[in-house]
Amino acid sequence: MAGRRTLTIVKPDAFANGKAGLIIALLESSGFTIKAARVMHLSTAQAGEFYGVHRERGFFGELVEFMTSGPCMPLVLERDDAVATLRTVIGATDPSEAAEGTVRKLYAESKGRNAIHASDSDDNAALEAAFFFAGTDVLAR
Ligand code: FUP
Repeated sequence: MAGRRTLTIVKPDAFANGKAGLIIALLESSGFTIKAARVMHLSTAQAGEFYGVHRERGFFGELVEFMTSGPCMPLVLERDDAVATLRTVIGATDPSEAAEGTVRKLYAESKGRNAIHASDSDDNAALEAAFFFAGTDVLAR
């Protein structure tokens, strides 16, 4: 059964553009409730570890530079079918390919500066939530 929790990150471009609150409002109006949240400024080591799967890709350096360029906001979100629903709500990686009404269509600047991250599986949601939050910092119910 698909899990009820996922991990999202409101990215530095959203904070720079004053859109973080609007993005969180859109997530809530899509049926998600917030179970944990923090605002933080990632170190180079943290950003590199989080996106380690992309280490060999040509865009990795730019991605780490962007993710460390300002504050970001990891959140644990809850609703039915959380991972798949949030992927639909955020839209395609490249905002020019994202569906109308999605977070990235509305608020992202480009494929690299694309406003929001969302876990792509239940397993990664659990790993990514543990990356940012101690178990005691995530609401149990
Ligand atoms: P997504 O799951 O939609 O965030 O996309 P990916 O996991 O494929 O990529 C992670 C991040 O790498 C993206 F959010 C932005 C960055 N990226 C690029 O900058 N260029 C690319 O061609 C692909 C990804």
